[in-house]
Amino acid sequence: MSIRHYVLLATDGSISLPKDEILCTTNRENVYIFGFTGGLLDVDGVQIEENKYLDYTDPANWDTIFMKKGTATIPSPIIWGEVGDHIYITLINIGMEHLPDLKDFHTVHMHGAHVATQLDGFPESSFGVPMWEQKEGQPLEAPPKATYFFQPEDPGTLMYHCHVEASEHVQMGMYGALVIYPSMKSLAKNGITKCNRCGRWKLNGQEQYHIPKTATNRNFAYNNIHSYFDKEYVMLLSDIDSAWHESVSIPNNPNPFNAVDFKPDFWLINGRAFPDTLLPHPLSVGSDPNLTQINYESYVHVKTNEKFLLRMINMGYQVVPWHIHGWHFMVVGKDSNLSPFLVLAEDCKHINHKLTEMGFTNTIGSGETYDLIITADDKRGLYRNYIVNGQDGFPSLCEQLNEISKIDPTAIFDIPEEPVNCANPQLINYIEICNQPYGDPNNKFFPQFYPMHNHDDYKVTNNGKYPGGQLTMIQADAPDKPM
Ligand SMILES: [Cu+2]
Repeated sequence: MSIRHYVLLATDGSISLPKDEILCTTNRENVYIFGFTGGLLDVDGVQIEENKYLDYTDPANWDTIFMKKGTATIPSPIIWGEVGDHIYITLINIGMEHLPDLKDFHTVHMHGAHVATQLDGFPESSFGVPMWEQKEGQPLEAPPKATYFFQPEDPGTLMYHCHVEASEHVQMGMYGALVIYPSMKSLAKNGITKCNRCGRWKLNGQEQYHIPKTATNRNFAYNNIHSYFDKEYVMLLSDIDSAWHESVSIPNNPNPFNAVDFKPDFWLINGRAFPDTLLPHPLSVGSDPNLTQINYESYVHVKTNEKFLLRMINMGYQVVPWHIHGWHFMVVGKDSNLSPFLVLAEDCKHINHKLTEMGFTNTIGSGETYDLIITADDKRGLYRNYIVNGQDGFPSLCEQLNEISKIDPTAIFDIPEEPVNCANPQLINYIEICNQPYGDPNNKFFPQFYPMHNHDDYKVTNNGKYPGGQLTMIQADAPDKPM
């Protein structure tokens, strides 16, 4: 059990959204937003080096904290802990840089957390946190603040958001992911243990050879052996009506936006629209393992045969049919609750059925979360021969592509292999689907690339231009072991 103390600063800021499909495009739109900045201050009393400035008990930090006005982005920092942890979130309302007269309260509502009313962040039944103001010509005084507390009983994927005038403050961007891992204790209660001496994972005493010795309790989504994963990704989905944001940005607007006129024109994954979704996420910083455990990267990069977890969160106002190419996903949980099928799968091994809820499209309503696990199964067995050598009298697909490229070379698309940095576009590795830069002819098949996207395909646009919006890629490299 750990005591984890987060400090969130409520303020405004902006995000820059691409208006076309070109990677590293300079054709962009700035959208005014509200949000939380800040992050993890300390774990069990030990402060995180990068975030020491958040220690509001030290008056020497007040100026630095106050200066964070105007620096919010979408989404807000990830808050995470383990079952049984004591999670404290101190909220300081540092006010709006662009709208100094907007003295709205803010709160932290931990959506899906079973906290008491007093801690629920619904202001109408609890409280709001007023703005920290500096009196004319006076030094700063201690900020008004409140600390929320959450003791998670179950693992899973949740979210948090401000609940003050929620229609506006949520649309403006005051939200982030909240992730709870099982603890070693909660796993053990469900028969999952790790042998101290040999390092092997066991279920009810039976060794689980498919789970590597390097795995920790944070490689399980739930207290269930089937929820093991090698890598994990948060997919926090939201939508933006830029006209609404524009309207809020006008001080004392005589014609305030009517929420029922909501008509989004940008659709985001972790605060970004395609092709930005392929780039490294600007919020992924920090050398401390407490800061790097989980992040907002949206380009999924795995090895064939690995299992990856997608923590789907819908914070937008529209239902999202999330479609994943390449493989079926397994629903391991919904709204921080283990799928009942996985319980059955353990109890009823004799039943000749997968006993899992599988799919290739996951419909996610606003305020819902789903935990999806995908095994990046190897497709060489069925497909490599045809693609590389040809079969059943058909020439190889690569040969066919060669012919096509003689007629029109632009018909063979370049794929950006996990890009490195937008400021250095020359570092982006483009590859051709039949001309991979790997010497081993057996590996001619890799990497594999699969998109995943909102299947309301008009939401795969920016400003009406395809492709954009809620679209990203999964890259599966060659497996460790040869076939
Ligand atoms: Cu708010």
